[in-house]
Amino acid sequence: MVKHTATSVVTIDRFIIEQERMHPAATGQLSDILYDVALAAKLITNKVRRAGLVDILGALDSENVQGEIQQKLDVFANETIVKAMDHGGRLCAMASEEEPELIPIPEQFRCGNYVLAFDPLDGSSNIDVNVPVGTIFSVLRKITRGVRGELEDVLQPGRRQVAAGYIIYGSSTMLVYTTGHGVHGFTLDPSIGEFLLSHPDIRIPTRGRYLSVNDSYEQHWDENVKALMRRYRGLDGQQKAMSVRYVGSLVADFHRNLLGGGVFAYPSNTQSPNGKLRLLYECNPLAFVVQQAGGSATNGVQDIMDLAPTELHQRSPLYIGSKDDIETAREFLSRKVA
Ligand code: P6P
Repeated sequence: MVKHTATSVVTIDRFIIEQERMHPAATGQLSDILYDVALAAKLITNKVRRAGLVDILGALDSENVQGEIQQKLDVFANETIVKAMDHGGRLCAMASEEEPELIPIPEQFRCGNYVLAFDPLDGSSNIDVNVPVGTIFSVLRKITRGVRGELEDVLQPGRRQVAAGYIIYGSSTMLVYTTGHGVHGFTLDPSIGEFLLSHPDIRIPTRGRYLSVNDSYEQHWDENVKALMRRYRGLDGQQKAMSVRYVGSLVADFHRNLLGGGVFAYPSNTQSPNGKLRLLYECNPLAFVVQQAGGSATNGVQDIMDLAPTELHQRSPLYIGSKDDIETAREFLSRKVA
């Protein structure tokens, strides 16, 4: 593989082609999916960047399948991804946080060998206050025999992902993804409309600086979770206190911890025993990215990517980030609850 530095001018298209050439058997379908994701990201960022100026801010009077009030940008992002991806002949189905059921490929289009699961605009409740939001995506290979995709094609463990990543609409727009050969970050240069390689081969520090958790739920955590958070905060004298950084936007918190090291935690609690985050299109893709960057992700008991999904929108507790910090989480959370 060609080794690039952050100063070489490498577009994402060139990078994808170079990665594809490493696999003689590659059909190019996965590459085409990544091109389409990059296109969708440019279309969404164009709206997000001007959200305050066009009639795209604010909420609709509709709810998504999660019972969350849909933001206009949520719906726009969802429609943009579906329209960018449904006719290319690479996918046999899609699954979105915004849609209750599997999204079939329209009859008039050819089906391909992959499935895309995505959260079109995570953290969208932050849009109106200009806090970074993100798109998260996961690509799986079709496993059923028919032409068209079925639910079984999506309900696969995260270990079977062939690609995953996210776009963060922050101070700049970045696309970060993996196909199982490291994690690579591309920054959108709006003056030419190109994603350029800016963060080749991202590695997460083995022990981190940051702790991202919403401790307003502390009263609802079990004793092991409480003890773990005391450890992370240095209150039991066993380690240096981690700096708490919680944006309330998963992609923003995850991205900062990926680059600077740390842990994002959304524990189970008595109000939501499975936590809040969704396994298929939030936990699994970010777990693949962090694992490829040298980190890890657990639900407290198992590695996130070993969980066998049973429902499209199922949730999972999530502890994700620096390897040693996640090992600490596993140690605390496997104890018998006091
Ligand atoms: P809480 C945003 O709604 C989101 O899904 C993630 O982006 C974010 O990490 C989490 O929820 C925040 O949840 O319960 O802390 O407000």
